[in-house]
This record gives sequence, structure tokens and C-alpha cells, in this order.
Amino acid sequence: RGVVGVSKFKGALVGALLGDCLGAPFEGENEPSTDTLQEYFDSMENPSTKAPVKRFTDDTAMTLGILKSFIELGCFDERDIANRFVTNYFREPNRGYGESVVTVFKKLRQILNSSNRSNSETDVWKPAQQQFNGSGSLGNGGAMRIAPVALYCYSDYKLLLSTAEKCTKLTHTHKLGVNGALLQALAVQQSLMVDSSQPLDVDCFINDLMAKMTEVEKANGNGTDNDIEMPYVEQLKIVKNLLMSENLDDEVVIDLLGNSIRAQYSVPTALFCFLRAQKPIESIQTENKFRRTLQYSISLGGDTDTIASMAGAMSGAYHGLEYINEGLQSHCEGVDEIINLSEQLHSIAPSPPEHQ
Ligand code: F2R
Ligand code: MG
Ligand code: MG
Ligand code: MG
Repeated sequence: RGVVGVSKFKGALVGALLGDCLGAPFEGENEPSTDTLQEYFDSMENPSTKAPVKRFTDDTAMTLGILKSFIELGCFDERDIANRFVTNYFREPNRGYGESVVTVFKKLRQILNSSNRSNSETDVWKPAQQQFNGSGSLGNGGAMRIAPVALYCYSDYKLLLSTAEKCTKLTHTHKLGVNGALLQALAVQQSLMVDSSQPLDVDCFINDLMAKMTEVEKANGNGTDNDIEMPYVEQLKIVKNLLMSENLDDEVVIDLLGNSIRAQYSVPTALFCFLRAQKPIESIQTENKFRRTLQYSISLGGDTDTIASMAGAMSGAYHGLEYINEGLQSHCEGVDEIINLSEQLHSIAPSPPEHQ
């Protein structure tokens, strides 16, 4: 287990940012046409294309909050992250946040502003627990912002799981919301750890994730009231089967894996897009597997910014920044800032024990 290079840190966060910015214009649409997306990506790869910069959405706003908190405090601090979520939301409420998570921000603002109160009145975990009559959110809002946790904790598996869980539970406490974020964190961490100079062993990658998610779902419970014991492991089995099939029918992928704002029906989809893009896709003309990952993610429609962002984090973590087309980068808001922050996060992230 070696030390992960800075290019992979930058790739992961630039990948997440580009997926968000480039996917956002299509969020909530039915599948955009193949031609529309081919032209869109061709023009975005051209740095001289004159187009308004693509703005990032809540996915990146929340990622930046976590990233800056790690950098400034050098550790995970729930109150600081909660405060950044709240401050960022009230400064820029029009970044396309989830409908219900706003209730959490409003309650958190009161809690964070209150002084001289009892502990239970200043408990930052409470508002998320109260969502949806106490069942908690199962949206993908925990997963979409988890990349900085995967990077900061990459060398310590237990710390990665516990930190990702806490970070998610500030807004999402439903088991499906939490376990979805854990799956995303594990997928980004695995992508960091594999050597991109070798072809990706897709089978090995998915088998490793299945083994880890089996442990996670056994330990955490599944959060469903139906008889599916391990919903994420089930979704991963579908990912594996789809990866083995020669034909790739978008309708089948959407039907089996989903493209919605629910974590269960978007995190495995993002993983599938990343892994499927290791091979050519007939409807997409590019040799670049990072671009292919984003273009394919967006082509499925639905929650395009978030699925492309999560898949982009995995792909960028695997390939590293140098692999990501500079033209694509130049059309997205906040790229220089996130590259700079990635460098800072890399300099403080603990190395594997044998390298310390
Ligand atoms: N919100 C959006 N997109 C829609 C509007 C964007 C549009 N382009 C615009 O600019 O106006 N995108 C963002 O939201 C998703 C992440 O959401 P998050 O953070 O998980 O939010 P929330 O509110 O917790 O959950 C979202 C919805 O999921 C349903 N839901 C969640 N838990 C539920 C439960 N236990 N029972 C029933 N339903 C549950 C609810 O409908 C929530 O409102 C990302 O796509 C991000 O890009
Ligand atoms: Mg968004
Ligand atoms: Mg299509
Ligand atoms: Mg979204």
C-alpha cells in the first residue's frame, strides 16, 4: 500500500466538480439525445468555445465545505462542517439544494447560533434525525459530497467508514442514505489505490466493493422494511451482471439501477458508469475514459449532476488530473480553487502507517 500521489487527489475532486458542472444543465431531464451530448462534450473540450461558465451546484458547494473544514482544522469536526453547510446555503441558496435538506439547515442555524443552552438544544445531529418523521433522508446528498472524506481517510479503513458515516449523518440518517455514502467513499478510496498505468481489473474492483458492502450492511442494517437483506449488495450484483453483458440498453440500466435522487438508485449507477466506461461505448465518440464516464452518466438522464459527479470522482481518482481534458476543466466554475484545495488536503492527509 503506497502513498497516493497528489495528481489522484486533484483528479478525484476535479472529477467530482466537472461531473456536477457539466451534468447540471441536464438534471431532471429524460435521457438527453446521443447527438446533443456528443456535440456538448466536443464543444466543452474546445477551450476556445465561447460559453458562460458552467456553474456548480449543491453537490460541490457541500463538498467544498467539507474540504475546507479538513484543511483548516486538520481533522473531522461536525460543528465546523455543519456551520459551513449552513453558511454556504444561506449565502447562496440557489445552488439547487434538495427540497427537504433545507429544513436541516434552518434548524442547524438556530442550534449553532444558540449559546448558554443545554446540550440537547445544541446537538447538531438532531435536525437530520427528525427528517421524514424520524426515518431520515435516503437522498444521495450524503454520497454526493463524500469525496474529501475518502481522500483524507484513504490510509485508514476504519477511520474512513466512521468519518464518512458521521459526515453523512449531519443531514442524512436513513440507513440507505448513510450506506450509499459509505459505498461512494469506498469506491473513491479504491479508485485512488489502484495503479492507473495498468488496465483496471473491473471484476476485482467490484468484488472488493461487494465484500466491503456485505460487512457494512451486516453491521449497519439495511434500512428497508421489505425482505431485501442487503440492498446495496443486491445493486452491486446487478452492476456486475450488467458489466458482463455485451449489449448495453440504457432503458435496462435505468430500470435496474435507477437514475434518481435516492442514494440506492444513483450511487451504484455512478459506479456502473465508471466501470463500464473502461471499455468503448458505441454511442460515445471519445478515446478518453474520463470523458466517457461523464458523458455516459449524463446520457442516462435523471439526477445527472450528481451521478456524473460521483462517477467523476471515481474516474478522476483512478486516472489522476493529467488525464482530464483541460478544455473541459476551463468551462467549469471553481476548478482552480478546487485544485489548490486538493493540494492542501493531500499535504495533511495521513499516509499509510508503514510510510509514516
Ligand atoms: N434538488 C436537486 N434537484 C432538483 C432541483 C434542481 C433544479 N435544477 C433547480 O435548480 O431547481 N438536486 C440536489 O438534490 C439531490 C440531493 O438531495 P439531498 O441532499 O439528499 O436532499 P433531501 O432533501 O434530503 O432529499 C431529496 C429528496 O429525496 C426524497 N426523500 C429523501 N428521503 C426520503 C424519505 N425518507 N422518504 C421519502 N422521500 C425521501 C424527498 O423527495 C427529498 O426531497 C441531488 O440530486 C442534488 O443535486
Ligand atoms: Mg446538484
Ligand atoms: Mg440514451
Ligand atoms: Mg443532483
